[in-house]
Amino acid sequence: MGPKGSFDRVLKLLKEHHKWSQETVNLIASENVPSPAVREALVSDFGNRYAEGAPGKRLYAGCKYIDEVEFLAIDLAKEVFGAAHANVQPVSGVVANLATYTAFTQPGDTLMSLSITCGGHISMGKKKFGGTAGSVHGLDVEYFPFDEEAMNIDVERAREKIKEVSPDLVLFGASVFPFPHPVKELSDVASDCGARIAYDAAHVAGLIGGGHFQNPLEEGAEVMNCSTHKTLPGPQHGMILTAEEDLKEIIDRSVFPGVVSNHHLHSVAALAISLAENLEFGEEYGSQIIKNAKSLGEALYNRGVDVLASEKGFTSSHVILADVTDHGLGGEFERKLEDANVIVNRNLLPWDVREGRHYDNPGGIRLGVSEVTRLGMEEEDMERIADFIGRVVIEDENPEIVRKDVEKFARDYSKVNYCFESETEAYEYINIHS
Ligand code: DSN
Repeated sequence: MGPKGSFDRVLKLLKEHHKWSQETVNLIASENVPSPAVREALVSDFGNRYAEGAPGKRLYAGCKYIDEVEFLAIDLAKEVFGAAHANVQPVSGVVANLATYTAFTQPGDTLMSLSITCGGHISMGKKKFGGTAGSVHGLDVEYFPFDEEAMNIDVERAREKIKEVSPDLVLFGASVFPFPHPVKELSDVASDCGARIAYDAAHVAGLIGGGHFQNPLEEGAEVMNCSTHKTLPGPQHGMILTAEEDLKEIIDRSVFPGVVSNHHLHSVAALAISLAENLEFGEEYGSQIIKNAKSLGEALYNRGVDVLASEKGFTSSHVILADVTDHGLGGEFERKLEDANVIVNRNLLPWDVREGRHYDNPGGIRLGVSEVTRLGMEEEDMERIADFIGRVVIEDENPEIVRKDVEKFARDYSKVNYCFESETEAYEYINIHS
């Protein structure tokens, strides 16, 4: 292809991706579409600069505007989450978790977290699975006992296990996170056993900011870590919030020089913008996300898809998990649905490994509604989406035929909502080069 051929090809693929995005229904629970203002910050010159160290005490010159933006981001984060201190420098949620491991534990210590099969994230995982906690920080990982009916940590058994293994750090939070975790119920026993308490809010940060999900800092967690691009529709970045001011020094030092050098300053600016948007629009956005997630759960369930936790209203967040084993397997449906322009994740069910299934083709699919809600969709639109999914999963209709209807439906939702107004469309390709 040659250098120019490759150069042109990359730009063409970017444009094609943008066009395709406008014709898809994206239900990836960990994604979202940022506002045009967030995208503007991400292409700014901040992305080309260095600002190691704390704002006002940098190791680099040239940071006067960067410092002011980082102070603003910190103040906004404290206000949104009611935190005593915010560190906005982790470049991702994994890095935020790693900084917390660095602050609170030594290699060889014990972490208690949720297993991946029960919704835990790879950054909380054991060494034998390549998880960050085990393989990067050398922690022994013990899992929370899990109630598979309730799709949540089993409080009584967790209390016993905490007493038995005496973990050094307890980390709540998950990547399949339909219901609030029992932070209040388990914090005392964990502290009594000498454990530090943290909470990974990557998936639910925007809901917490909007006042629609438990605020772990008010329930006993000492720190709340998160990525910043899921229900909080900001840049791909990370952040750590603390309940008390006296954790500032150890958290800041664990982030820099612990786990970041430069901290992606364009992302800090974009994060400040998305936090301001959360203050203004987060309450309304979070409320609609939860209504949509419950509606999608119910609409699919009524069409014969086994959405888990039906007795509990399917979810109290942005995400639902469906067992598709009556009709096929998750990997197979992930591919078919993508052919129909409906983008979902295949996902392990808590009992999949026991039943001999593997992550490559597990029994579940995970569906999140943050992005479709951001595009302005409401409860009746969830019925339409459930129809598309039902046609592929239950009726085994040819995905190519379903795709035509999905494309037409998706094109009607082209603006980003719950942000300060802009004429720029959600998936508009912004041409700088030519
Ligand atoms: N693995 C991502 C998710 O989809 O939940 C989070 O990093």
